[in-house]
Amino acid sequence: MGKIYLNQVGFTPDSTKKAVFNFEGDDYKVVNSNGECVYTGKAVHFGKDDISGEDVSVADFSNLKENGKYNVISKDAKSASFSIGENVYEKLMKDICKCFYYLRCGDALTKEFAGKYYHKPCHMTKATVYGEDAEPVDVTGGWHDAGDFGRYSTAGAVAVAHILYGVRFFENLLDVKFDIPAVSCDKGNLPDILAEVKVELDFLMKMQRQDGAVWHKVTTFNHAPFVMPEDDKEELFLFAVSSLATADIAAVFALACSIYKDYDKDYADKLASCSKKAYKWLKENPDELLFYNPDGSNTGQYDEAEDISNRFWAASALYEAFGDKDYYEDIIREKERLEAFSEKAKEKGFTADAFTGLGWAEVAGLGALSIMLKNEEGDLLNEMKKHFEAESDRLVNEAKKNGFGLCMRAEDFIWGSNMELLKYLMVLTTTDKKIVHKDEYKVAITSGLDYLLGCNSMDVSYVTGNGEKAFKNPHLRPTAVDDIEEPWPGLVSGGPNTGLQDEKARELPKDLAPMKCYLDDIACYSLNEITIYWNSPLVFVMAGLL
Ligand code: G3I
Ligand code: 9MR
Ligand code: ZN
Repeated sequence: MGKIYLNQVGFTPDSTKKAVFNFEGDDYKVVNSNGECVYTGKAVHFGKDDISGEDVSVADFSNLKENGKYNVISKDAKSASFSIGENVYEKLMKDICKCFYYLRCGDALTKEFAGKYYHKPCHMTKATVYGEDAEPVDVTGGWHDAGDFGRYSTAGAVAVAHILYGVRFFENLLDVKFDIPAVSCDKGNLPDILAEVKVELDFLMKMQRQDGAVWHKVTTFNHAPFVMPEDDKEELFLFAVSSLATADIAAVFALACSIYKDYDKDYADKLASCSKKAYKWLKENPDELLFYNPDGSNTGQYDEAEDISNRFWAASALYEAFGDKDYYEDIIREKERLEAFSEKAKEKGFTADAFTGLGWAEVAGLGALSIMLKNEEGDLLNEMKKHFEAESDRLVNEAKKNGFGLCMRAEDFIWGSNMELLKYLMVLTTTDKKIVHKDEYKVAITSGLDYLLGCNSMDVSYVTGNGEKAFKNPHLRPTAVDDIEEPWPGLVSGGPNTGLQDEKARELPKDLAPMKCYLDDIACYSLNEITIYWNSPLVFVMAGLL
């Protein structure tokens, strides 16, 4: 039977609205919840594309603007339901923010705020410094990274950065209330989003060694079995320091300082001094110190090929926050090193633009965001804007190659493909809102969101609790064992991955189109895990959209 795919959460009244049919275009109608027809149209044949492998037609019903709940019907196919309304994304926004609360580690959840997703205090023991004869360290707190219970400095810093750049660019994030315990500050209470982010910042401060360097991660030696967090009692280890983690932490503390200073002077001063201490260590240790797991350990490695993008981000963030000329000189030097590195990478076939990289490994784009926030006229600012514009134009062009309007290529469907998409949407959002507005950027952003929320060949919304056919079985330890029917809402799935890098995923047929390399199965960590840094870019994108 034919399928009709669309954004299962819905649309704001004035936005573009479309459904994608995987059968020959035909007459269709939109019906309301009473079954009455409110709109009719004819779908337009688009054809086949590389990423879905389907021959699709597209129905554009942007002219339907009336509030309500609807379905699209054509031939014998009926879409999932969707809403139109000014506030359609309100629940989604609250849910994606509250996820960080549910992922808190330590003695942090209360029954009042966590409800049935409450768990007892976890990972409260001091951590052993791996391979060293040192005193164990208290690194309690922060957020669990993902479906596992590890806490990783670079991943945490990048997740915080997505959110805090969101706060800097789009102040509406400060108004989102998502029902977490209040945290007092000089001015009363912190806005919820800053209260939640402070949990991770406090933890990241504990990950900093006396000399300024930052431990790459704290985890057990191997991943825990499927147990509740409080039942994971294995010894915790602090693994080696890395220049990657040290640079990312220097950067994110500087960024945080410029936000928290409006609420709590002492806390901002502490962030500033930790940031500068990390930066000083970096300057005194100019050689890259990358990270690899010790033999036999299988928790997340978060390995990166270079630390130049991290040093570039750090210099840019410290320059933006503290203004010293030395940081500016460092930016220029790291920029030139990164350009040279990218030239070499090109020879090996890597085409990604380093200066728009917003992931856990490629972070130079975060530096570019700091340079844009500094907004100091000159070549550096212009160059960064040009990178974002060029990348946005490339994405718009890509989106024209498939009926979904999705700005992704086949090679983007890797582990965490939904983050590949969300990073692209962050670039488009930044360009559209902060550099130059173009309708086609906006359309690419909404099409990307449509894809994430159900307008895809799997007919699934990749955000739990949001959409009639939202995925329900994330690779997430508490969900696997807590006997609660549904996972908490607002979790973003990693999404389709042509690499099929876990045992269960390998049972899928080998010749699937990229968009179909997905299974909503709890065992599929390479297709269906969740992480803090898959939620955080969506927070940025939604803040830009609302
Ligand atoms: O960079 C290459 C690219 O050049 C190549 O074309 C492409 C094709 O395979 O692969 C790219 O590398 C991928 C890399 O991520 C960078 O994106 C690898 O294939 C892919 O296996 C790797 O996946 C990472 C995964 O850990 C395994 O290392 C995910 O991004 C990362 O999100 C995930 O992180 C895990 C933590 O280790 C542990 N906690 C859960 C978390 C989420 O699953
Ligand atoms: O659950 C782990 C997940 O969080 C990680 O992303 C993944 C890759 O590091 O590993 C998962 O743990 C698996 C382990 O690596 C191998 N044995 C099975 C575990 C999952 O059931
Ligand atoms: Zn924990």
